[in-house]
Amino acid sequence: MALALGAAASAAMAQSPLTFKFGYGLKEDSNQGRAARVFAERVSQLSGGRLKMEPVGAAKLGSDDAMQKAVSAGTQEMMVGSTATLVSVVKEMALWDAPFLFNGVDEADFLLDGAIGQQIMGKLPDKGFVGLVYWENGFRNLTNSKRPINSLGDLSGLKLRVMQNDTFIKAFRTLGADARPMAFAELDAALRSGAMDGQENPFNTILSSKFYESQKYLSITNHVYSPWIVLASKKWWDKLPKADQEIIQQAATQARDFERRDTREEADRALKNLVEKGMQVNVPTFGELSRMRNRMDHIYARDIGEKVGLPLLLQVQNELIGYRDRKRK
Ligand code: TK8
Repeated sequence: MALALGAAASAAMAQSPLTFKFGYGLKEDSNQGRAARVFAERVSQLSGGRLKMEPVGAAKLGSDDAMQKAVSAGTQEMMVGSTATLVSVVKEMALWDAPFLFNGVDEADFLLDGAIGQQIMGKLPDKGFVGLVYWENGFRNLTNSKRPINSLGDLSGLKLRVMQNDTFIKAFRTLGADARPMAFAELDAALRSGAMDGQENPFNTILSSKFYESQKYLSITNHVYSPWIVLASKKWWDKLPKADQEIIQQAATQARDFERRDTREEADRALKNLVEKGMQVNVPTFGELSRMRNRMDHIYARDIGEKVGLPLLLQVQNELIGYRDRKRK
């Protein structure tokens, strides 16, 4: 009898899938949400249903910052969020905050997926995380409810929500904005109430988060390329059998490829949709963008250089120069 029960129990255990959560901040109807669902599907397929990932969107598990704490502590298994928010824990992530670093998404893929991206991910385990892949958030653009940002002066005094990240705070204060850090999860309410005049995010997010309902002006600055990073809790990960780690890593890579394709396809359409929704779009002149860029130059050396180390920053420049040379040939 006991034997039979034991066998039944272990058969049930073999069948009941290992369930874990994957948190993200945007709405379910967003590029993040679509990719999260693909990720979950792939985990299920590759494990024959043995592993069950539950995507939980709309910051229902908490803001990026709160999820990071939970993942590092081991009370939440997985998440995807901005590398920018992670800098307070893993300072080398500041590399991805460098304004105007990449000329295109191909350059971002090259660095993120190459040795440098891996090297930076290598700093995560000490802080309780395992980094699996980088997803594309995208090039960031400014929106606000007051005026088009055509020149530096237009940013003056604007209450601009920025991510909880030193470089972003400093960069936008340098440009004259009244930059204030705030969790993304609180942003929509702050824009609607007027507590904040503006924010900056890629077209996809401006659309999926419905920021067009509170923001009249969209100024295309492409001032920084933002990655998202897929993180697992090291405490949890280390207890998984190697085969399961491999399945999750493989599914993450497949979901990343889907996510980048989907995000890129959506970006142009999103801009058109935002115009249809009534946003007024402008592009600052090359001269004005150059002025912004020059103002931010010292951020490289003082802020990012200090966090990631100047040798790595030079290595990045070197790799990018090599990449651009090869592309021209
Ligand atoms: C979503 C955020 C968002 C980011 C931000 O949770 O905070 O502005 O761009 O994508 O991670």
